[in-house]
Amino acid sequence: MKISKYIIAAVVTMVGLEANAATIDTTFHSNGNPIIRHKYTADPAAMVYKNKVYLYTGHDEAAPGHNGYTMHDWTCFTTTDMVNWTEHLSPLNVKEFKWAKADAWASQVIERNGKFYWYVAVEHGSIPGKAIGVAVSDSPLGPFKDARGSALVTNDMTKAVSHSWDDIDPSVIIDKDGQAYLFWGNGICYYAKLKSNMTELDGEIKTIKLPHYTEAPWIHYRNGWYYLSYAYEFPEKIAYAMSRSINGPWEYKGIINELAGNSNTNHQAIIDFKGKSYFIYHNGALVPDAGSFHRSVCIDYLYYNKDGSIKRVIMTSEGVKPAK
Ligand code: FUB
Repeated sequence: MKISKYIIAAVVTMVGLEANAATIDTTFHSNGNPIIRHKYTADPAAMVYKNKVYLYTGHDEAAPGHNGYTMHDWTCFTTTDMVNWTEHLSPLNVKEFKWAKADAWASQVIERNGKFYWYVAVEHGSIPGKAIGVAVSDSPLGPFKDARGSALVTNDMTKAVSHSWDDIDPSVIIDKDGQAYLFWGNGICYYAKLKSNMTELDGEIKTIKLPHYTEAPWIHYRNGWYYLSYAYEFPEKIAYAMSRSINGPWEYKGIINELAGNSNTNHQAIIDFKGKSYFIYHNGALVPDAGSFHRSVCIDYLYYNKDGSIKRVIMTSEGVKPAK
């Protein structure tokens, strides 16, 4: 009798967890690029976790013809094969950060010890300029809660360039020794260590000099190499540098992706999944409002050379095939 009570309680808890995961059960097949056609999505950040890809994106909601970003929340899509996707309820809105006033800009999620940390760029409410916040959840699908109640990085903490939107586009990595690092920046690439709680910087903020650096750093590690890809010039191409150490020196290696169609930004994420490498970016190809403020996420293959360098991405309309 006691045991069955516990079983019932366990089932109820599991059902509750599923409900918390906030799946809206909207599944779709991406028919090539852009992969999402029912809303405008931008600034992709992808995470591979337990045999699934979690794709987090910004959400362009500008009125037709409006030349500026209107972005209030972030989206979350999952897949096990890169072509069949499930859309989940938005796990995070800029309103979650009480100290912020607007602009759900670029972001990235990472897992540590069973918790998920979501680093985001937003407009600060009282310290003029952009800022980086961090939200945390027990599930990659959320709900995510502000992890600090204050910004992790504010504009008054970074002085390498004088404009107020240099603290955007966070990218995060946990190195082999367990040390986490945050990279970010517009106009200059900043990086700093994170404490193991993932919610505080640990030590000084450093800068990295990269040719024609604009924004959108994405840091990843593969086969003994660290890769720092970033938006190059404006309108943006994507370029990259390689290093044997996360602290550099970084060797500039060239362009990976050319201008993305009809969008002056390009914003990449790079992952390996089921034996293939993927380059995830956005363009401005989706009608009716297609353009720099109505962007759409696309996925194409990424190929490495034997020496670890990256081949130029071929952007396609067909996109990728189902991953096996
Ligand atoms: O989406 C707003 C901004 O546009 C991002 O922070 C940049 O990377 C660019 O994509």
